[in-house]
Amino acid sequence: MAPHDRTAMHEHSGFYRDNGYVVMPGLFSPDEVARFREHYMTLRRRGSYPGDLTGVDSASADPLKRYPRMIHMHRWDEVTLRWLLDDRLNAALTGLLGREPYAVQTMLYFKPPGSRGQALHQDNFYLRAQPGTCMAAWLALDRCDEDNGCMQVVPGSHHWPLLCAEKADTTVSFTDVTVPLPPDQEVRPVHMNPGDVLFFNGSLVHGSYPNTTPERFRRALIGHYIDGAAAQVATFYHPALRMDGSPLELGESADGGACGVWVERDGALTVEMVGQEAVSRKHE
Ligand SMILES: O=C(O)CCC(=O)C(=O)O
Repeated sequence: MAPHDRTAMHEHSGFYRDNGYVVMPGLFSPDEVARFREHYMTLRRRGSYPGDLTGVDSASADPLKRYPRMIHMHRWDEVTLRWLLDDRLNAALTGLLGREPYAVQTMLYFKPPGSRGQALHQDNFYLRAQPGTCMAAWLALDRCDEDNGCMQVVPGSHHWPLLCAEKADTTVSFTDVTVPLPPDQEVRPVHMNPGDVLFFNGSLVHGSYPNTTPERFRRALIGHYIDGAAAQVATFYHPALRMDGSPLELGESADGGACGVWVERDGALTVEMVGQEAVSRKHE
């Protein structure tokens, strides 16, 4: 790693530690990003794949049915597998986590004009990486801002435990669960350019609002990783891969367990842990 890279990594790590997320600008070049856009648009046009959120329905009024999310493409697409294990992502993740992670999931969100977002949530609610947590690498394939439904994060929420899920408003979210926030809690939009990568912690509350533009996609290629010290992860994410691509055996995390609710104590809001009945899973 060059000295200027080391300084940048030090700054990124400090920001990540405080906020639970960090954007590394221009990690992928405009040419690479253009190739990814073309690759996934071509795949999408060609048909359906295992794990598609819905079947492709080119006549649907719902843009997400015309361009369903793709999932776990690294299991059948070499381009995605190479990206998931890319040295730049590995170096960034290793720097942020303190050790090399394991790779467990890929997703491609097309988020065409007019489509709904994904209600605020915490990823480790689904992945259940233990010990430690999971981490996402979210590569912007288009310019992202509030108009086309950029990512939204709650800075510092990675220090919160997993919160109990509540029903989401499915007129603005394609998923049906969300987490409650204290009143006046900051939810911060993350503006990004194509090639920038947003890394965020598995406990960070995040999501996105609808794409309200008439013509701009907001495509993103997403990798999910778990801490290299994790001994188990939810069944859906098996097999985990080492960053050299070799699979490894991990235990299977159970659903449920305790989750947090906001309660008032001495005039201040704090999280109290309670039992949780299993809630439907977003990523399955
Ligand atoms: O890309 C989005 O709008 C949301 C993605 C997300 O929240 C996730 O992958 O966990």
